[in-house]
Amino acid sequence: MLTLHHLLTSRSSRIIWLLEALGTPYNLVTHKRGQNMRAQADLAAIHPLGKAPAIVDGDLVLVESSAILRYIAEHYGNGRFMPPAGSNARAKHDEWLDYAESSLMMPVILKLSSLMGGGQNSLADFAAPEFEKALNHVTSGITPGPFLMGAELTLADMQISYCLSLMESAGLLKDRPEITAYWQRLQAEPSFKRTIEIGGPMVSPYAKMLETFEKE
Ligand SMILES: N[C@@H](CCC(=O)N[C@@H](CS)C(=O)NCC(=O)O)C(=O)O
Repeated sequence: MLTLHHLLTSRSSRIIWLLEALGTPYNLVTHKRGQNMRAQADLAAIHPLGKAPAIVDGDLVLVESSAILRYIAEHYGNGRFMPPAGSNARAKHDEWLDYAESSLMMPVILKLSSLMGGGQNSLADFAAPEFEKALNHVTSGITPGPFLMGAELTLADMQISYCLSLMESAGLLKDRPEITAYWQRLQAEPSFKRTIEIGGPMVSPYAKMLETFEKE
């Protein structure tokens, strides 16, 4: 039976909602937040990112709420609560799923952080350890590689490429030889080379970005 790791007062309520709406049986493991509202070691024992939601279903350990919602709806819900695969409606639905955790969440978090001010809640304090954790996660994702999903280039590599490009441009991959080598492999792909020929460089040089921000 599927196990849901739920952190109190968190995004993982989304998953309880879907499981309840489908009537799918599941084990619920509830985790408490610690100091500064952060998750504790019990969640990191489930997945190295130490975040909720996480599900365990047989051999599969899955994080990221939108991936979990899709997985449960497909495997346990016979596609309920999603427009049919391949339809335009499904594409727009997936756009909302991704938007909620990316382009919408980013300004929401930045706004909240600005309301909270500095100190323990400052974005910089939060970002430093999270950034290292994220790079460790990417490193484990590309091991053994050569791509994120193993032998084949997938959408996941295309999606992560922009993050890699930004980090490299800012010199943030200097101490990360595995990620640097992976990024070089992606850039060596003939289809990536065509991308740059057609679309131009993925990011501006970091020094130029700084210059632009300083002028504003
Ligand atoms: N993009 C992830 C975000 C996961 C996430 O940040 N979860 C929060 C709960 S709302 C968490 O576990 N925070 C505890 C922590 O970072 O220490 C998702 O959609 O699942």
